[in-house]
Amino acid sequence: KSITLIGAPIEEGSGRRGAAMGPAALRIAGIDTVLAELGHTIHDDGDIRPLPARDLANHPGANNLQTVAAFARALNDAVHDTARRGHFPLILGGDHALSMGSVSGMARYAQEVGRPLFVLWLDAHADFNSPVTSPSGNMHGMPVAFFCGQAEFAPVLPKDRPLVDPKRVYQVGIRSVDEREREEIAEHGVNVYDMRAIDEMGMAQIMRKILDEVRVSNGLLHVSLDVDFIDPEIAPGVGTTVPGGATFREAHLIMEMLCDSGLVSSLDVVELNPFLDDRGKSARILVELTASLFGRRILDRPTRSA
Ligand code: DIR
Ligand code: MN
Ligand code: MN
Ligand code: MN
Repeated sequence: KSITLIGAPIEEGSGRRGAAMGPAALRIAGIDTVLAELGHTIHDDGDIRPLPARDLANHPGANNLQTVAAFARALNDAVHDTARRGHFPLILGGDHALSMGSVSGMARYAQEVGRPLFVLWLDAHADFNSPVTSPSGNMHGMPVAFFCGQAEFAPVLPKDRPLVDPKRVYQVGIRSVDEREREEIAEHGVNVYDMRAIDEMGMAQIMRKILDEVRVSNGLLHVSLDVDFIDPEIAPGVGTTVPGGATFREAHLIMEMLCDSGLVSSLDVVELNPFLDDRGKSARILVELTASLFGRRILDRPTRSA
């Protein structure tokens, strides 16, 4: 595969500092070399430069709206162009607000090639708040509502942008949902596999169901991996840890099944906060998970421990 790395050093969506160091930490943890060793061709486009969004009005319910929109616009174009060149866009975050740009860019591409876009959202949170419902005003809690076209975003958005059908969004690992968010995801028909569903059904069965849906529709699958999806015991480098997350093996199994499916079109690795990490532990786990998604198997894993 030709893989293009796109750094998106945004932290203004998260309500604290540090996530802007995420792209650097993922590079230092060796994301490019690990993928090159698996036989892929890696292009590193460096970090995107936000385009000014001074045309947008700030909103009291959406902190740093202009900065978030600036990153989202730049990333939308970068991801769309990368996909059109036939490369796989691998977005290095940055907080989760960046997915407003990456998913919208892939939605644009999917529309052009006439295929439906599916989104696999691996996260402790549903990220379905809007400037009206958000208890914090932090835009990293809003990207799913944004790219599904939630009405509250209408005044700040272009009218004819392609949206993602919420029924094609699959959330896995969820364990922290705000009250209004709960109503919204139910109303819009987002598919939620919370931690209890993982406990009861097992990860393999959940993934088979999701991948079958994508396959029968000849869809593209965008994967968005929030560090807090993983249990904080093994991945502490994130601002919003929630106990009871996915284990090391559950996370790897997802990546291995995604790899075998051949359906993944694009990937975000988000919310890594190296300032809160424990000696690069979380950055390394994210690199290992990415390697599994791009073809590393247990039997060819190096014998050193991660
Ligand atoms: C909370 C926390 N639901 C909010 N959200 C996220 O502020 O909207 N934390 N995404 O990572
Ligand atoms: Mn998130
Ligand atoms: Mn989260
Ligand atoms: Mn709604």
